Amino acid sequence: MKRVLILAALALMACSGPQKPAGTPRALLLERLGTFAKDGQIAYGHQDDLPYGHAWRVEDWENDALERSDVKATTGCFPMVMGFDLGGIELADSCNLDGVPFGLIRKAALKHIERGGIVTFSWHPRNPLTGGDAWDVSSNQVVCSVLPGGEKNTEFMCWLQRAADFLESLGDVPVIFRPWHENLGSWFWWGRDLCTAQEYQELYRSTWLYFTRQRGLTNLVWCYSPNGPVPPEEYMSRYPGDEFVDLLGADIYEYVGNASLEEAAVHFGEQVKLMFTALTAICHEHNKLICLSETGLEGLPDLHWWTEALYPAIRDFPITYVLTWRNAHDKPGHFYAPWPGFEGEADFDAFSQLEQMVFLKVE
Ligand code: BMA
Repeated sequence: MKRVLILAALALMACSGPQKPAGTPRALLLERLGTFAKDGQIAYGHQDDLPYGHAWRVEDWENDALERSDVKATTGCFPMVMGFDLGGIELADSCNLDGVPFGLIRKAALKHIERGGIVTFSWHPRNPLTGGDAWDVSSNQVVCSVLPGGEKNTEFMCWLQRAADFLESLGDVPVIFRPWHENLGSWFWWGRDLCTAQEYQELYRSTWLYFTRQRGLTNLVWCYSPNGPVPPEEYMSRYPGDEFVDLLGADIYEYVGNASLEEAAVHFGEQVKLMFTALTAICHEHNKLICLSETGLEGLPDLHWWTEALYPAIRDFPITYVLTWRNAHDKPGHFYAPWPGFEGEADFDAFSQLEQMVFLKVE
């Protein structure tokens, strides 16, 4: 309790959150996120929690109540935040890049919000210049080609239109939108070595301008989320500007490689603390909120990862939410949250019961 109170006081001093027009759905979501920070609480999130989990998927989505969730099956609660990905919407595909029908994504997002949860969208669009996927980094001309005057600009505006159509189809509910993420690495076509800082900023700002000004989408909370950890100057080096961002995120995963599990956990803790010490200062200066927008340890070989690696890494920062990545239904080792029968279940359950962590209880 004491820790929560101290954190609440620190958070109040540190981050009061972005300026927002009162009363709009967007303002309400920002206020809700700001309350987590002020109260020293951290919401837990999971990518693609309702459409599928470890070794199962929703088949007949139109008639499915969407009650199944690996997180709920192991803790009794849904994650408070759910992430979904729009990759594929740009070409009007019926399913996203992981095979989830967009109809199911819409239904799951709305169901989760109706239950009291929070939704965030990422986007792994294909490469508009080469026709490859988001990870096709064979050309450093892609960002430049989609900007005004570029050969792919018209086509790209149509991609933005399709993504905006989807978000608009959700109606008047607020969601977090997190485009052009992990841009300080060079594994996506909008990454650091693939465009100049100015081109990246133009890409982000033109997305914001189209969605907000041209389409009038006022239900979006905008999240800027580079990969971390990076020093504060580097974090800000491609920052689009205060007007275009509400939430400052960072994607930081734990990797074991040749290290021991203990060493990997220590290293992960150091990386998270480094990044969030910087982000706590930056969010104060820029009046923003912060989140650990993606994290996880693939396959959870560390059976105490939640309480001994993740929680100690995040607990001292005014982080609004932390989201672990997806539990693939078709790749047995590609999961980031426990599922029933997985031997590390108990530690996740203990994590879900920590006073500071917020999960979604549904009667
Ligand atoms: C990655 C992996 C991929 C997936 C992509 C987008 O981290 O999970 O399998 O296609 O995210 O969801």
